[in-house]
Amino acid sequence: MTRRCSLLGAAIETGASQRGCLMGPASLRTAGLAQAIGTLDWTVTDLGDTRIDGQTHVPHENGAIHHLAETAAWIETLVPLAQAAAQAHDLPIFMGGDHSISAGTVPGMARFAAGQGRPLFVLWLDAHPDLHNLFSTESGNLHGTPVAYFTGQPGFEAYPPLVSAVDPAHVCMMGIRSVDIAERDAIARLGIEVHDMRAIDETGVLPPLEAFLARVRAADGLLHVSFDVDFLDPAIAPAVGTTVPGGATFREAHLIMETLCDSGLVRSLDLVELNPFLDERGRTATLLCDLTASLMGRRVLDRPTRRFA
Ligand code: 4U7
Ligand code: MN
Ligand code: MN
Ligand code: MN
Repeated sequence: MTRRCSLLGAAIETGASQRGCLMGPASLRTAGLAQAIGTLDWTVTDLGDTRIDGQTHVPHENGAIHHLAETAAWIETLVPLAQAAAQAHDLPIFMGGDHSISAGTVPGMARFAAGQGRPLFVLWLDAHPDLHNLFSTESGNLHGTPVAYFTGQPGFEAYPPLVSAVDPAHVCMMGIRSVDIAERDAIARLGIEVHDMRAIDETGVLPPLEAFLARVRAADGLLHVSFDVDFLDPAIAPAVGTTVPGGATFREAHLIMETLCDSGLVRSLDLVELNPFLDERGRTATLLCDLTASLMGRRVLDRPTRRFA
């Protein structure tokens, strides 16, 4: 049965330290994201890029923070759009923009899930846990804050009130390899499931992923996948401002996407932090399109769908 997917661009770059994520949605379109999905069993609706209006300055006692007003406005804008996209389509894809978009897309999806009486689970594929609040961030770059916000942590009085929180027990992180001290404390305090790169080296990606998917299924949950380009090794994905060596390989990333596809649990996807200004002949954008195609059913050979316990 043909399913409906939509693309929504959120060209935010004010959450990142380097400029360029503004061009992320355009680069994904140029690389052929809609066409790649359209060759699979999906219809694709491109909803275009959303925008915010001019913002006034919002002061904060943490003087390191950059672009608080813009970020708050993006959250306000994206929450209802994400929720509406989920109502209208089987799998909305939110094209960033930096990772601060997830402070809007995830609460929007959580509200949608709550309306269905189901919990939202989040698979966070990233080099970083993005668990700062507005007081703990030292860089002041707000793309480092979405997970703390959408799990309902304190310290976000300057963001819009959270419409629907994600239970920290429903978050699974993979690929993590750069953690600040405040984030390390938050992971321990909240008991978030984190598979750092050492754990992936030890077990491979499948055991932790399949265990998490089994939890989502047992809870009748909806799954949101948030894909930060820096999850990937910089050797295969140079187009990101926050490269960290030792990331996921080409095959690890594809295996995750293929396994997610087989699970049938994925309800929404963020593609974030793509900075086309740093790309090499479009290779990172092309890789993101191919990974998304794997998530949506592209297969080298027909094969029986993996069975889950
Ligand atoms: B991304 C950082 F200090 N933790 O707060 C910070 F290492 O969305 C990085 O995952 C944040 O790319 C990275 O600035 C945010 C830093
Ligand atoms: Mn991130
Ligand atoms: Mn990151
Ligand atoms: Mn980044």
